[in-house]
Amino acid sequence: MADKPSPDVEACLLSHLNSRGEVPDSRSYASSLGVSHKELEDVIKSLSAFRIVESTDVTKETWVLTEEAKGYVANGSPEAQLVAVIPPEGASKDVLKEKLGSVFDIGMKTAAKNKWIGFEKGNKDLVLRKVDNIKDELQEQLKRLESGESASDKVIDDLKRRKLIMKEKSIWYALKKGPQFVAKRKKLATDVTQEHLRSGDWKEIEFKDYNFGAQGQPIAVGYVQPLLEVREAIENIFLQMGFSEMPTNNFVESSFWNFDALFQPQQHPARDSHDTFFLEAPAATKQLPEDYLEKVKEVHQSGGYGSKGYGYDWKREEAEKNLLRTHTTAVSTRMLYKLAQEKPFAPKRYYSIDRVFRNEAVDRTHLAEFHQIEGLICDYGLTLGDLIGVLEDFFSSLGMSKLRFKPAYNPYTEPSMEIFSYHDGLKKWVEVGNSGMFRPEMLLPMGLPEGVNVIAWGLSLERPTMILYGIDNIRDLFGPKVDFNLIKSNPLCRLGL
Ligand code: FB9
Repeated sequence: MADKPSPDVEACLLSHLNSRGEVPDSRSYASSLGVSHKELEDVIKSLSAFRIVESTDVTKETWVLTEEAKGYVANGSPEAQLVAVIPPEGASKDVLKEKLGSVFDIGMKTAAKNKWIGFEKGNKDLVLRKVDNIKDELQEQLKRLESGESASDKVIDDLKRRKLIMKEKSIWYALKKGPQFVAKRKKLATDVTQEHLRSGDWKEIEFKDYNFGAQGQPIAVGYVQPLLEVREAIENIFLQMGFSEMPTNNFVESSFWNFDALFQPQQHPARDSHDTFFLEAPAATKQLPEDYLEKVKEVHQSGGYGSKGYGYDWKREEAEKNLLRTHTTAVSTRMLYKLAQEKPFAPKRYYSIDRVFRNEAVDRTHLAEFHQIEGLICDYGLTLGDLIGVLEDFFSSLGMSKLRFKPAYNPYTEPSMEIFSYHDGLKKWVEVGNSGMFRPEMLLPMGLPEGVNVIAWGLSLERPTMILYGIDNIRDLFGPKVDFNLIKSNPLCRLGL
């Protein structure tokens, strides 16, 4: 018989409430409508949302039968099933086990306990019936429970112990008219359609309110890598401070620009393969500016410009070795040399933010490469005070206002300072960079005029990004194991904290 169309549950419920005022038990009401409680639940939820009906949750914990127990209701308790198959002359255990299968053991135990069965003297294998008819108490109890009747605690505990019943929380609703109750809910139109216009019923139909709070469709878009977001923010700080970017599109550099031009002696520990990635091919650079190279050689070997130099035998082939740049200061060297060739001298502010490579032990905050941020100002008469001043400006734009400076050493700057900032979130002083005034042994061989000084500083991009995004392992931020969800779920970086 064609299944009868499911009733318009909403209309039924509203007219029922309209006439009776309440539905005390949604379960029995659903079965009276011949619909599932779930179907009625959805209607209740929608009507409650518009406060057309008011529903109160009624929860009740009921004992429900396990699958095993349902088996006993259907086929009788194990002990009852056993007795039922024992012929008057008795039967062997194997035969009975054969017949009863999984319920044999429990059947035997309980039937024996109930003295429904017995054995012949000396023949423990022949099972005999001791009673003609039995009352299958267990089956009764389970049936009563199944029909929702209550049972004594003793029975409940016994059935629970035999894992035949389990507690089930069932929720249903008591319904009554809500403050916005209507006997028939007007279908709110969501669009003015041609049909409305043709039929003219647009005049009286009611339109659904716009839900301006509705979430838009999540749009699958690309995400900016946090490192690039912080890079952009820091780039904007430099640009606002009148700096222009240095071209850093060459990871491969010669030892000359990466070290020698910075007056870093050829036997400096950073110049061996423990710290630096040297190239096998091309192992050496072919183009170095000859006259400038002679001046660099001179200042390393015997000084000049008021410096006594290092006094060692400077080797051209050492300077020609190609490597992966260890700092973007190598680019600063090239730019300052180029600037020195431009006559008359013009002051300049430069910045760079790009990858540098160091053969360092990899740990939670260090990879063999990171992004160095560097800023430099080249002008007449610049002092350490000017450096401290520009560092205050720069780091205050990064949200780091309280700075402290600790004397440090770099082969290419004198004086040099490590920069520390008090981080309110971490409640401690954090080392936020390094800085200094490039040495005359570096600047004058380039041809920069006497009196022109260069103040510079550097920091990493990874450290601020990790702190700003609360990332404690650099692998979540950079490299093959980047945690995309972290990137997706991270709010936009708000520098200046
Ligand atoms: O970035 C660093 N720390 C840092 C920076 C910002 C920051 O922001 C937070 C939001 C609040 C937090 C921390 N450092 C420099 C300091 C340390 O992390 C240090 O242990 C690691 N340093 C790197 C080098 O490691 C071998 C960071 C990297 C660094 C160090 C020095 C320079 C550049 C990068 C430089 C320079 C320089 C000096 C003089 C002239 C020209 C360039």
